[in-house]
Amino acid sequence: MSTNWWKSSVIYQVYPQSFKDSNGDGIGDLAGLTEKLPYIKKLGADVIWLNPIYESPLVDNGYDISDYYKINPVYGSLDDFQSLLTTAHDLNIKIIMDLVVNHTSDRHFWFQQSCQSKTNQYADFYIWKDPLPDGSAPTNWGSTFGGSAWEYVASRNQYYLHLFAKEQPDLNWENPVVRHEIYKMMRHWLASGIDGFRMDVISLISKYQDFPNADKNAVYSKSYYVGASNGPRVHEFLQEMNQEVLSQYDCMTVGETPNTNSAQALLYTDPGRHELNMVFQFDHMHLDYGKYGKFSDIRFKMSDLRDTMTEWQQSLDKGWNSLYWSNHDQPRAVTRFGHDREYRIESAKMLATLLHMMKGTPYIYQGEELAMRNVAFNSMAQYKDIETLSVYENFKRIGLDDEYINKSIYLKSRDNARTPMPWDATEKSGFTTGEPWIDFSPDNGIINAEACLADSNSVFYHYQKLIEIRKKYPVVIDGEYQLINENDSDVYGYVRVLNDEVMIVICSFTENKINYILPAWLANSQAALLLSNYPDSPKTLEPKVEMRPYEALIYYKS
Ligand code: TEU
Ligand code: CA
Repeated sequence: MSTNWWKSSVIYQVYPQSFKDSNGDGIGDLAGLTEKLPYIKKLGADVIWLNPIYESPLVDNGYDISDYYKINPVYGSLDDFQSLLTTAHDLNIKIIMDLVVNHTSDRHFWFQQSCQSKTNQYADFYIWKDPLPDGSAPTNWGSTFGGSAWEYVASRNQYYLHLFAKEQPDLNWENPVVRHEIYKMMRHWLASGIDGFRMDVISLISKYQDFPNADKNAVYSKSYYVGASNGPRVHEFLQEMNQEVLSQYDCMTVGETPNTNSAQALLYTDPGRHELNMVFQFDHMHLDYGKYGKFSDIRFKMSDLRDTMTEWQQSLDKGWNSLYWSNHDQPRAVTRFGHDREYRIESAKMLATLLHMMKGTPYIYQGEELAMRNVAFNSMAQYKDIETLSVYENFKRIGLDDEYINKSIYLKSRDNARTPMPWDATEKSGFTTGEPWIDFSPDNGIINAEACLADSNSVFYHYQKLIEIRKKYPVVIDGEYQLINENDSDVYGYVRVLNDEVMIVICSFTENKINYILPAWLANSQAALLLSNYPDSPKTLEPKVEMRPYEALIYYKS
């Protein structure tokens, strides 16, 4: 039943609370998104990935769901959702929803019941363990947002597991009743017309049932990986889900898979195994991790990035890649991987070029098409995200100096990606008429959609052209990936090859002007320029290219 439309699609990620507010309460909503669909259409994206909009106390901005069947009223009603879906489909835009089934909110009915007794019908919906003889937690695992991954509940005299906040108890996937409740809920949304799911932390759903303690040297907040990532039954569960749900619909799936290498990713995405279409891997997100994990002040190295990307391009074989620079959990791409001042425009276009000509399905995070950069907040009080607040507390507690704390938070906070979408240069950025739930970026006066749409050289139109190229040339979808000049210090070059079609992509990661010498087999190929981020790049590929700061070139011949 299913076709491979997701291979040639480009996906635009919408963080609903920060996209467009239609009723002045300062929170983006479904009606606001519906109003802005023509903008996404103009960009050329085929699919929207909508972050969670279900009923939720919003401890982790919707990744804590209290009712899978209800829409959080701050985003609108079920009718608003249906009208979003209909309007999107009329524009030929598909919508995939976030599926958060590793955990629920602690306010979910199942959990409330589960807390009450060891014998009722919800008793085994979550992962409960007895205290150790001294009363302490069953394992030494830390949780993502600080503190132990176990929380004690007196009414059961037991601990429950939560890999994320304590308000996000982990579901017990060993229990078949839980799995069938989840499948039922998935069928409900697919039957209502949605086009697929992005599956939150799906690599964590199967726990090693011996619950092994973590190595003492593991970064505490990720120390649960040893017992929870790519666990013994994860593939069995996904195959069951595929058979019971996914295979019945023409839908796409992308699994978010922390702590998953390319060999494991192949298991998730090999079509012959009937699990998922693609996964979000994290290797390129880890290149600038430091002693304390994500919140470091380290800059990535281009050669590491090239190695990682190349490995993923080459090793998925029958599987399929998803391609992304950023999302609602990551800082802004142009700050992290490009140059966010003098060469903000050039380097944002360069990063887009590098990613979108690769093999896989590209994801654009809202505002990336405007080259939004990290947010220079003046004070800690402006940060809202549970991860940032817990890192701040933890760093203070272990005595790190303020300069390091402020810098690493500026560089890595998830709130960098969560400030309201700047639609125009007015005081409220065209986002709301009220007070926004999180402060605007101080950049909005200069960096906004209206300005980008009015400038034919803007990053927005560069993305639009990349999407057009993907649609026009089959080599971008199906071509082999081959790295060229693999030791170049500053330039990442690769080719895509499909039968007689050759696409050559050359991207500079430096603000210096440098020479780039093509390998002999390409030097006289006479390939023609398809796209560049400078107005006057050579129309035909030259054996020696003078690369300007962050220049990005696409040449093609057939
Ligand atoms: O993120 C999962 C995940 O891997 C996080 O630990 C991620 O590494 C972290 O946010 C990066 O700093 C997913 C969602 O995308 C995230 O927004 C949720 O908070 C989390 O799951 C819990 O549902
Ligand atoms: Ca609103």
